[in-house]
Amino acid sequence: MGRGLLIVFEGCDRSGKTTQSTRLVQALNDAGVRARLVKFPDRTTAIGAMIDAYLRQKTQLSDQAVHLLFSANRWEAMAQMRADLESGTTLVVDRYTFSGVAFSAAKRMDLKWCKAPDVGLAAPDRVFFLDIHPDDAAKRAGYGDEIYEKREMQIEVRVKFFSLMDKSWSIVDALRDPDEIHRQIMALTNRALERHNADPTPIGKLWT
Ligand code: NYM
Repeated sequence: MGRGLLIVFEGCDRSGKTTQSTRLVQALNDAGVRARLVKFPDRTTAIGAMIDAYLRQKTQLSDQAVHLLFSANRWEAMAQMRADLESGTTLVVDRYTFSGVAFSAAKRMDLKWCKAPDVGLAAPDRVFFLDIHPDDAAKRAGYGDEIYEKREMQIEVRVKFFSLMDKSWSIVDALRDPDEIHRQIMALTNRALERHNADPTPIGKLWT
């Protein structure tokens, strides 16, 4: 049994990441591929509770402190994630280090500083970027409740995401019908699984 793949969903707020990552896990499990959903921030831990209070504007934190909490929230999950990957479970991750870097860098924080605490996290095999213009996202339900859900910020975040892309990313048009998006993501995932089975590679490390 080879290792599982680390598949990451990224995008601006309300781009459909949670819907699509949940559907992908379900479809993989239905097809007999062992897969588990991971979500960041994980608001269920003690660190996650601090992040949640900040996002819902119940507490204030400096930009640096909250950035480090987001990173710590990934590090506290890393041992289990690595164990799952090694034992053959594919992980589908709803936001990861790229959200960490893009949101903080959008606040004009130094890019190198933003990446540093995440150096050494497991590197994704594929990243699906659900692309939607913030003006279209703003029309979707639930938008505007949390601290970063403001037009100017989201536009800047999207620019930062584009600057972080490499060949492991696929840009997915998130304005389309959800079924169509799911089919595209499933096809891309199957291709990644086939490629990995034919030529397995060890889990990579971020940002190296
Ligand atoms: N966010 C998320 C960050 O600023 N840094 C991070 O490292 C992560 C993982 O949290 N606006 C931001 C992006 C979102 C917010 O995410 C909450 P979600 O997926 O809506 O729970």
